[in-house]
Amino acid sequence: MGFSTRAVHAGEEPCPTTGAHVTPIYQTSTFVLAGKIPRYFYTRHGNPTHAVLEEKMKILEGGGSALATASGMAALLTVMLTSLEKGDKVLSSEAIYGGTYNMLKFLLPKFGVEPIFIDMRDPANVKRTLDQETKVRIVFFETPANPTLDIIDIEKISRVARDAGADVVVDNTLMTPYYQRPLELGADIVVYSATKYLSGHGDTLGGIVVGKEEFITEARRILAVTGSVISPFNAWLIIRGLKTLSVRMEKHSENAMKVARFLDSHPKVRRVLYPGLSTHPQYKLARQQMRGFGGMVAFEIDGDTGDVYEVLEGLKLCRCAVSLGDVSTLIEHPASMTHRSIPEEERVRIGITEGLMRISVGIEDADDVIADLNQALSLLS
Ligand code: LCS
Repeated sequence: MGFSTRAVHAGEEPCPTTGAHVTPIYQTSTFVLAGKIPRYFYTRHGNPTHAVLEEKMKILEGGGSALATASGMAALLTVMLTSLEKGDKVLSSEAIYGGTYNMLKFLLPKFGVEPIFIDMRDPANVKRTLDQETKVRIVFFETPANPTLDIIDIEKISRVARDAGADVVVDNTLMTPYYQRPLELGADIVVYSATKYLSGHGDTLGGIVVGKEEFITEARRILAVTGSVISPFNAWLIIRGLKTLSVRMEKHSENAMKVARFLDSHPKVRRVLYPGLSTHPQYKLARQQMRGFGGMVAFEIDGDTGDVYEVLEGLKLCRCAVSLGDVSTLIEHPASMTHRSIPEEERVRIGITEGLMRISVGIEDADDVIADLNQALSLLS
């Protein structure tokens, strides 16, 4: 069956007791035991609402097994704790979400794990580093990257990493399984912030890990120990969001393309980063490994932080907020918000300059979003 059909139906059956058509929220911490330990006994170890979300994600991703977590950060940390031991190294793309950077740079070293950050746009860089280093257990990247929208070659890097005995972990938050399926391109593990497009309405936190069954079984054990499980209600919101994922992604992408074209022609805009523009440095690769270009656009205005804030304060419809993948258009300034923890020198090298703005284009009418951006940009002298 097609993706949209699976998104609506996969993992869901009418309730055998009541006939309820929609999956119930099993809002319970514990389960009554009748002599033996049944499948569910305590929500930190599993819950029927979680199981439906996990089954749906597994089927949409085409992977072995899925695990739901409290947030995207919880998903990433669970993967790291499952895979790594003291003395191991993580080879990471340098263009990643600020929170993930913090985890790799500051948290993992406390437990004897060393991060190495490199530019992964050229797979030869990854090969060179893997040839030089020992004990690299994980090769991690986001593609497209938040917020630079760099595209990284999943297939080539997976091949290089496999030869070196490292697992490839891809954060697929910006694309979702509707537009990109890393496991089919050779990656070992896929991670999501379900807070974003998977749930889609900006009303919950959540995370997902998809990988081989043995890995997920071990990750589930780790999750039960760390306790960073999702609540049944939040899992239910993500199940509901997934049913409309394909229609939302199509609209996000259609709108983002229009917004990117508008920004590209604006005199106050220096450059626009959108994988769907033929001017994107990796347009060809984007077309190869993605089925659509998504809803995220980054652009650099001809100005500094003060000018960026003038634009942000002038917006009436688009909201200045971090997060992304919401039905509403959200816009932010990575250098002072989502990526402020990355030291300035590194930030600028990656391309997160003072004038860079990131827009998560919503599913409103594109003309209204464009009109709002136009009036706010016109405030710049
Ligand atoms: N991965 C990516 C690519 C993200 O963008 C985020 C959050 C996370 C993981 C972490 O997910 P969370 O724990 O928040 O569910 N990104 C954010 C952003 O760009 N603005 O605010 C949060």
